[in-house]
Formats: sequence, C-alpha cells, structure tokens
Amino acid sequence: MSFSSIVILTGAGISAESGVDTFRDKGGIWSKVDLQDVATPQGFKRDPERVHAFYNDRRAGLKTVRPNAAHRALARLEAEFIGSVLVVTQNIDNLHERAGTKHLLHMHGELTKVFCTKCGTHRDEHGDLTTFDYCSQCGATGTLRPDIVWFGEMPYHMDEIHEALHRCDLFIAIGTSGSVYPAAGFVEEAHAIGAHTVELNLEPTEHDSAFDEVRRGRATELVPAYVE
Ligand code: BV8
Repeated sequence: MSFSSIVILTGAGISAESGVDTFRDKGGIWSKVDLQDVATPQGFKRDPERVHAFYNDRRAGLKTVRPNAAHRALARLEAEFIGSVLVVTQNIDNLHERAGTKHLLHMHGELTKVFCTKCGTHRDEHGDLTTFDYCSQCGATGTLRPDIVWFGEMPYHMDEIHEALHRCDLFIAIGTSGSVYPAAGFVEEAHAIGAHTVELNLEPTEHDSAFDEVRRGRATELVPAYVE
C-alpha cells in the first residue's frame, strides 16, 4: 500500500518509555489523583494552588526526560516521507518537538505554556506557576493558568484536525487508550473516508475493532519498525 497523507494521533503511551507517566495504566496518574480536582476548570477555581502544584511537578519532570526511539522515528518519517505527515498529540509534554517533529498539533495544550484568564495573553513557562504570579501584559495577579485543555473545555486545532482527517489515506494511533473524546473518535472519521487505520499500542483498547490493523507492543519497537 502506498500513501500520500498520514495523520498520526499519539497519547501518553508514546512517552511512557521516556519515563513520562501515563494516565490509565496500573499506577497511572489518574490512579493517584482525581482528575476532577486537577484537570477541570471547576477544580482550578476550587483550589488553584493544588492545580499549579500538579502541573508544576509535571513541568519540572520535562527536564529529566528525553525523546525516545518512537518520537525520533516519527520525526524521521516526516523528514523523509514524500507526502504530508501531521502528528496530532494528546500529550502536553514537549518530546515530539524535541525529537524534531515540525508539523505537530497539541490538541490538549502544552505544559510549557500558560495564559492570562483576564487578557488572554499566552506565554512560555518552564518553571513553577503560582497564584502570586502576575501577567506581564495586563499586570493582573493570580490570573495565570496552565495552557492545557481540561475536561469540559474545547480541544485546540479541531478544524485543522478534522480537515486533515478528511483528506488522509493513513491514520495511525500510537500509545492511546482511546478513552477521551473527541480524540477517541478520530479513527472512525478516518475510516469513514476510506483511510487505512492502524493502532500501535501495548495493551488492547476499547477501540481495537475500529482499526484495520492492530500491532501490539512497545512504541519504541513498533514505531521504528512500522515507519521504516
Ligand atoms: C470536550 C490534559 C466539549 C490534562 C486531557 C464525547 C464527545 C466529546 C466529549 C466527550 C464525549 N464523551 C465524554 C466527553 C467529555 C470528555 C471525555 O472524553 N471524557 C472521558 C473521560 C469519557 N472530553 C472532554 O471533556 C474534552 N472536551 O469534549 O469539550 C466542548 C464542546 C464545545 C465547547 C466546549 C467544550 C477535553 C478532553 C481533554 C482533557 N484533557 N489532557 C492533562 O494532561 O493533565 S485528557 C487525558 O486523557 C490525558 O491528558 C490524555 O491526553 C488523554 C488520553 O489519555 P491517553 O493519552 O490515551 O493515555 P492513557 O493513559 O489513557 O493510555 C495510554 C495507552 O498507552 C494505554 O492504552 C497503554 O496500553 C499504552 N501504552 C503504555 N505504555 C506503552 C503504551 N503503548 C505503547 N508503548 C508503551 N511503552
């Protein structure tokens, strides 16, 4: 089979072998903290310091992890493939860009970005965020929040993602449990327009049957083998 337009959806599983925690595996993030408390606007309103601490800890973790062979294989694919490659990641880490991927959409936002809820100004953040920080644009204090899409919030780049899904001929999902929408519905969209759909994942997921092809294993083995 030859392809001309590839959309790749990645989830926490692609970063697992870099040492980044996943969410729903045994001992995953959501087994240690209630997502309602740290990944919803209501949780942030209730206890902003707790939410800042949750993301400050994960942001600090970025300094201790590196892209793995799966991230690097996707960057090579983009550099060498004649057609178009778009990586849509649910992850908020920066491992795809650090591996060299350029055409990348963070649909759930990024750990290294924050924005002011008063004036909407976005800026980079590589350190800790607290309720005492002020917005350098409007001067307000305590209005900065992580630039991350929480549950109940609209993911970023949805128009661009749907457009890419409607013209792709290959859709690959890597390291995602398919538990969260709208990302979990992308395979059906790609399938509906006749794209070949592939799942590369360590464990079975509730969406296995939606894929034309399922390969089971670790991303650092499956992804280089698949893209080579
Ligand atoms: C929205 C940022 C509406 C936070 C996250 C139907 C349609 C639309 C919405 C909904 C719907 N039904 C329900 C909803 C609401 C909700 C939802 O989906 N809830 C779920 C729980 C049912 N969705 C939303 O709220 C979304 N927003 O719909 O807005 C709207 C409309 C108009 C106007 C306004 C609003 C927003 C969802 C985004 C939430 N934010 N992330 C943060 O990161 O702190 S989502 C969260 O789950 C994670 O961040 C992650 O991005 C995402 C998915 O998780 P995975 O990446 O898949 O990770 P997981 O641990 O689950 O799985 C890892 C997999 O890897 C496993 O399968 C494992 O086997 C595998 N693996 C492990 N190791 C390896 C491996 N594979 C290979 N190699 C390995 N080594």
